[in-house]
Amino acid sequence: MSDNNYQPPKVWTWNQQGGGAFANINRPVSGATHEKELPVGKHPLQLYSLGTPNGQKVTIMLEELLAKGVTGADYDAWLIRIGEGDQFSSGFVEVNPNSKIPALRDHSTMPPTRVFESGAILVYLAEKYGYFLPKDLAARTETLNWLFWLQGSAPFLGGGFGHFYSYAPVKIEYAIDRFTMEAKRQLDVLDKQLAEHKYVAGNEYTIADMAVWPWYGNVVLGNVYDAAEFLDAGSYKNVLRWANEIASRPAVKRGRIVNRTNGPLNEQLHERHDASDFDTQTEDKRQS
Ligand SMILES: N[C@@H](CCC(=O)N[C@@H](CS)C(=O)NCC(=O)O)C(=O)O
Repeated sequence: MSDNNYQPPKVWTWNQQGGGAFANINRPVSGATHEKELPVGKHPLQLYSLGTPNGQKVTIMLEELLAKGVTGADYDAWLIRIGEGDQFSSGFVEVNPNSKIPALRDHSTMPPTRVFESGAILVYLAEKYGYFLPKDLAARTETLNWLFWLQGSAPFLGGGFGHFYSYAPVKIEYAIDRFTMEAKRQLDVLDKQLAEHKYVAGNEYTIADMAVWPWYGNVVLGNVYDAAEFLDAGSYKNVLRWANEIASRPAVKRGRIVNRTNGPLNEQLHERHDASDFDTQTEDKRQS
């Protein structure tokens, strides 16, 4: 743990007793820690995830596709409990060598296609099924601009602001100031964009909204980090208007609870294998 007198040594060494919220899963090396195959269900799309903002992006997209009547997008969503190290199983590392949720395998192709990185999964699904990524080059480019913006910006919000404001074992003013400044700057970027446009990338609802909402939407709605007041979320009126509008979409209401293991019990559907699972969402269907 750091204190004001800390001087970095010549060569960093791993202090396994380092403390902090993620000390038990953080390691300075990659790869599997144990042999275990991933389960495979009945649908072509097999999702291995957790209902964090990065996980929600994909389950929202899948629910939006199903709402459009794209039956081929039906999916099994398996729970990966990152706090217990499920992302380090040999099976998970085969699908994502980076050991982070979400990860997807599409068994409708031969051989099956692995897709990792939530932004890549959104693009893959949009291109495969032909929805939520405009075909017109300019509109498509603007959608990808915002998708890449989100993928580059969210680590400052989550790994920076959220970590030091909510999770770090000590409150470090320098770190909280630095990342609050950046989080607020990002919210201002979004607020200005949403003052001019109904959705993040323009007049159409796209994968950019599905990527941005779980992060910045959840923050201004007070759903993550309990930081809405601290960040003065009410001042980002356009972000709030958009966040509420996206939150009211039925597919978003479903997608945001899939693989979720925190929050109210009626907002936790630990695994999803069928549309009817939303009727029994408090049951933990985790396979041992
Ligand atoms: N850039 C990645 C980030 C994914 C990510 O950070 N996932 C986190 C949960 S939100 C995770 O799996 N953490 C587990 C770990 O770090 O061991 C993406 O967009 O898919």
